[in-house]
Amino acid sequence: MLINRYKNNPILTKDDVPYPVATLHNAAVVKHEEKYIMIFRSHKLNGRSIFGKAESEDGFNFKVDEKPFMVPANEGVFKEYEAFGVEDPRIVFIDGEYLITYSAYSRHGVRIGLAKTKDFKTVVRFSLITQADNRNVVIFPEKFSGLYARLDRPHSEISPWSIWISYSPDLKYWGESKLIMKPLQYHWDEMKIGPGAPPIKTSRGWLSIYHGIFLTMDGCVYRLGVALHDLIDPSKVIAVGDEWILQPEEIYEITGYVHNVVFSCGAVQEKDGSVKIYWGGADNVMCVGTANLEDLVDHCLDKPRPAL
Ligand code: BMA
Repeated sequence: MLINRYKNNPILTKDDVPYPVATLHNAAVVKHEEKYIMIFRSHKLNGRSIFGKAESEDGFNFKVDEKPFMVPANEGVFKEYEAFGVEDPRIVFIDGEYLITYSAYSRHGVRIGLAKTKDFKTVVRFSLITQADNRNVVIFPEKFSGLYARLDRPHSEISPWSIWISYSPDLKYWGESKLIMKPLQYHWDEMKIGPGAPPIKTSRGWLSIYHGIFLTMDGCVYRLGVALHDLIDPSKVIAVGDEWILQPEEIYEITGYVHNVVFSCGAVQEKDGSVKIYWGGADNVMCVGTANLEDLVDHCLDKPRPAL
């Protein structure tokens, strides 16, 4: 088994939140000043999402803050585009600050907002960095030839729900976009794929944990897979592991708010070569598991499926 589920999963649920919410799921996690900081998504009781924050010493036992971390904006251009809520945050540390990318929902569709923080006490919205219909933006924690790089998942009917790469000199203006990975027909990720956790640097390439979806007679099944990108040119996908690394198996992944979902927005690389992978179970609770990073890289290389 590639991922060892933590024995006390789920690690957080709505019952751990001191304000009224219906779920606690799809969280980003980073290590900041020796603490694990989790920014999670919760449905409010009106069905629209906000972000809460939790902290941990060990990456397994988290305590939730008294108040939400970020709620839909009430002014400026963000107000218009976040009116239906903010969802699925991803966080990277680069150039001395944390960049938080998130899905901004409104009557105009879903697009991506970018906010910044240095200390997780204050957060400043920076820019809306995609049009609709785009989701799941993860920024690489390093620049390439002076440019920021991101993976994202625009959608079109001709080429549905695939992974693209784009570059930016300033985090605001993005271009040089290229499709780099597609769903594979009659495979566990045949319906949709999208970036999950921000890419992790290894000696053999950038490891990207992505989600893939298969449509069954009983609805969609969300699973996690891994792909390896070239260290110098991340638009080159070296290999994509043929088999998933995680699927809904525990009761809180099989049933919840949306059944049969494991969905990752964050992973923390540890000094001992392991990685803590965090995922939402059934759009309802948060879970964690540990894996060996080199095993995940081998999984991509040993038995790859075509990227395109
Ligand atoms: C996706 C997103 C995720 C969610 C998943 C399963 O489209 O909405 O936030 O976890 O569906 O419902």
